[in-house]
Amino acid sequence: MKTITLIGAPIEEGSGRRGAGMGPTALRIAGIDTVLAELGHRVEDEGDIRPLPARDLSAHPGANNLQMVAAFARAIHDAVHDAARKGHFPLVLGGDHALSMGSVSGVARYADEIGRPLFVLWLDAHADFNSPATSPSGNMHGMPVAFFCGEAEFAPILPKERALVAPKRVYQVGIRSVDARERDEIAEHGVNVYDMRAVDEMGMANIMKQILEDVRTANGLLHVSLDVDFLDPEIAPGVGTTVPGGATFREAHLIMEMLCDSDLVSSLDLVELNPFLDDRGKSARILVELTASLFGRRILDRPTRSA
Ligand code: HAR
Ligand code: MN
Ligand code: MN
Ligand code: MN
Repeated sequence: MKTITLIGAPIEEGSGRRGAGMGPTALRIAGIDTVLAELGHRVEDEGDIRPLPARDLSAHPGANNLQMVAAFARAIHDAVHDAARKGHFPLVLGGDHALSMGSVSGVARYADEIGRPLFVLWLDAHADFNSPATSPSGNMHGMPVAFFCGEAEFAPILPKERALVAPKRVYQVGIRSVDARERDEIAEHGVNVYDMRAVDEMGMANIMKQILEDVRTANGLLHVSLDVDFLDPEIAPGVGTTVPGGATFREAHLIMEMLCDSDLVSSLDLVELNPFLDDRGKSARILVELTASLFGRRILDRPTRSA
């Protein structure tokens, strides 16, 4: 039994279009809280964060809506850090992926405080390793990984002494859309990338075994960041940046089931859900289903074969 703190982060200013701000509401309507409660967890919903723009920052040509993105990042950082310190499991309901600048930094700070290394599992079609200097779009939802890995060219979104994540402890799975400059950056920084070809060739179970083994060996905490576009658009159309050839329903479920068994996950983001683009709540419901598997819903007890 866990105590799960739900943190609504209705940010859409990090993406190039409107709609992700309705994500937290759609996840609540799809029953995120009742599903978790039915699995025996205590759920505390903190409601939605509604920050004021960060007026101490000036507009930046390479970082669209910097003041609003920074405001959310700061508020989410504090909310996630507070929840983790109380021994709760922070579950961030997005909102676009720029929110992970705040959530990952918040858990990284907590991990530093308790002296354990933070690992990040990044489930996404995109590498999200742009910076204001490299981004083709200026949209900050394409930048969070570079941000929490400490890439230099960012305005002071969080205080200088913020905790960073070592790129070698970041594991990206499902990647299939990478910009030219990003490709060089992730290689230079040593991020672990299992792109869709790796998923095809190795199988999801083997990939997850490798990742979980690394986390367990290091006695790490594991933050999971699930972008809707990780999933194939056929099963999850409710996202602004669909890319064909994504993870199947079973591949995604297997990840969640293996994460659940590992008991290594300490925080989760559900991001990029755009209910305005969704097909009758389909994508919201699949995110809730996946979350249920992460928190203990299972098909059968293992092993299923009698002795
Ligand atoms: N790489 C592109 C850019 O930086 C698109 C990024 C889109 N990001 C997300 N999150 N949807 O993964 O503009
Ligand atoms: Mn993303
Ligand atoms: Mn994405
Ligand atoms: Mn770099």
